[in-house]
Amino acid sequence: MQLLMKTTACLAGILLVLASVHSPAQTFMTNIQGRNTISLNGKWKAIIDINDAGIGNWTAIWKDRTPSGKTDFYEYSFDDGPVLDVPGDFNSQLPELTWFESSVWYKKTIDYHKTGKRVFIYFGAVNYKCDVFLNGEKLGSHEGGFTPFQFELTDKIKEGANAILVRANNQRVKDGIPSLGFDWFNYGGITREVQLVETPPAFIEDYFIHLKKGSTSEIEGWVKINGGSAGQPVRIQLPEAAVDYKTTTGDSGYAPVHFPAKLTLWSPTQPKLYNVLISTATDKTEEAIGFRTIEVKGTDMLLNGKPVFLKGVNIHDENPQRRARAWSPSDALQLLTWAKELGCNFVRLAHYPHNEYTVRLADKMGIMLWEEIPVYQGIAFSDPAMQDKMNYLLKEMLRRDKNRCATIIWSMSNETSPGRDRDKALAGMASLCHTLDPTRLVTAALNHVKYDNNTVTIDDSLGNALDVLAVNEYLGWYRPWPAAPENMIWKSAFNKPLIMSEFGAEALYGNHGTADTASRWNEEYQEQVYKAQTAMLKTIPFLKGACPWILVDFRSPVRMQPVYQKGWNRKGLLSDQGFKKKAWYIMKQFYDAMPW
Ligand code: GCB
Repeated sequence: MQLLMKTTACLAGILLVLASVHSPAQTFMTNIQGRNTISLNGKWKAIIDINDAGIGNWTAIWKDRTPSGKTDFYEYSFDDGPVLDVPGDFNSQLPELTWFESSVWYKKTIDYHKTGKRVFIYFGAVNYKCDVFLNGEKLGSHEGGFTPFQFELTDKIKEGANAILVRANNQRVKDGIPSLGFDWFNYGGITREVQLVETPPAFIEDYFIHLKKGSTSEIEGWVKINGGSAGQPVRIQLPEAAVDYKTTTGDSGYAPVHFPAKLTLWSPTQPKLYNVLISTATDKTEEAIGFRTIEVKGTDMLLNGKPVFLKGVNIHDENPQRRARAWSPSDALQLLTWAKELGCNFVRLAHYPHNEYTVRLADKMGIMLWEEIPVYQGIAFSDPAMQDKMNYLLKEMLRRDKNRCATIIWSMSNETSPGRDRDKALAGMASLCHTLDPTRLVTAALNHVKYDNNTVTIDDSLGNALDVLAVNEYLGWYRPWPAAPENMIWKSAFNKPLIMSEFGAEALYGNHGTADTASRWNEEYQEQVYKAQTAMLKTIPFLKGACPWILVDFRSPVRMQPVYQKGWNRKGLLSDQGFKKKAWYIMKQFYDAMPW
């Protein structure tokens, strides 16, 4: 009883935070894959709206009008126009859209038969801003290119034919997250799946089921019911662990969860998942959930109470052979299989939330994850509207993936410049993260460290707000070695573990030369940088993880060196066709030699 009271008090704190961020237009149903859905994936009609004029009254694409006579015509029409695949970025589908950064309109007509259920439209992600219309009426908007959102259609959808229109705009904007400049391809469009989700009037909207912080035998969390009154019974079953637990919703629709369980803990060597069934009188959902602890003690990182070294690699959410945004189970499998082959037990999903298949597959494959929101360089921290936007994106990421045990680290940002506004904003986000999710570690990739001859000191004041320090350094590529790698000394102002979150060098696969600085761009030079980096990494006592930049070459319009790059960042250990460069073997050897 005392336990339950404590859980209820803690839940009240979380609810306060959640209440301050939920946009009224949206619901936040999680585990879409475990629900009753009608797929809207497939062919959608499209209009290429170069000047982004379709929202105005003259072109008014959103009105979806039909011409009524010979002198009544519309120049912007879905009829006889291009057709695009959803999910999928638009840039990779039509040659005229390759470098496109503006609006594309999508249209899908569906035949719907009402059954008395509530109905929602769910988008896995649309990059970057989008507006959604049903039969000429606006349902809502969303900003942020990598997180899911949904709108309720119950009172708006008609019996029979319904037209869904989406304006997807990927124009880079100063006050966007990310802002104007970033080193990856700005794939636009409906990049992830679209589903209609049907639910009963009162349904299981969201839940967080996890091991209690500091315990390996108590599960706690909450279940949120949307619709219906307080006092609704909620049942949670883990058949394999012989758990059959009952709780009840309070006024807010949240039911506190707290029960003992004898579990096999999840780890990379034994990625055990339990089938978790959640049910109410009217609804049920189920999914596979794993249980593990992750914590920091001094400079140690502990997984299930035991020291762990994060043998990581960075990846972008891209299929390089298709030159397209990744979105499917097979895209996820390719990337994570490569990471495993490199000897990794950890992957940094840079620099934005990747597609959900990747996160779920990591649970199954036993790969720990770092997930990040695109607070990337150049963010205007002094803009007061920015804080809300950053918090909002952080919550969207946490909401989708909080039940994934693979995710052990939330990252708030990448390479931000120290300053009062930045510190306030990011420290605020770190504490928000801890409130919403007390079970994971918080980090941010830093690049402002002090170099003094052979000594590198980590003293960025943001370090105070982080559980784990992370540093991006490019010794041997953007910065010359000030001393022999094995003689470098790393110092830290914080008694915390460090992940070297980026290091590397560019090489075009198959381009050979010498390892000296003058020649660069070749495999021998990149290999030499990896030899030097691994020699240095071995000497850092508080280093508890490494993430070379990057697993595979990726497209980037800011990488236009005309001979070697041609629109690709060539720091991959693999070429864009998946061929291993020489540096791959150095990194693999480093990981394979580790005792874990
Ligand atoms: C970085 C960034 C990453 C870039 C990388 C590079 O520091 O975090 O997004 O792609 O360097 O290749 O320069």
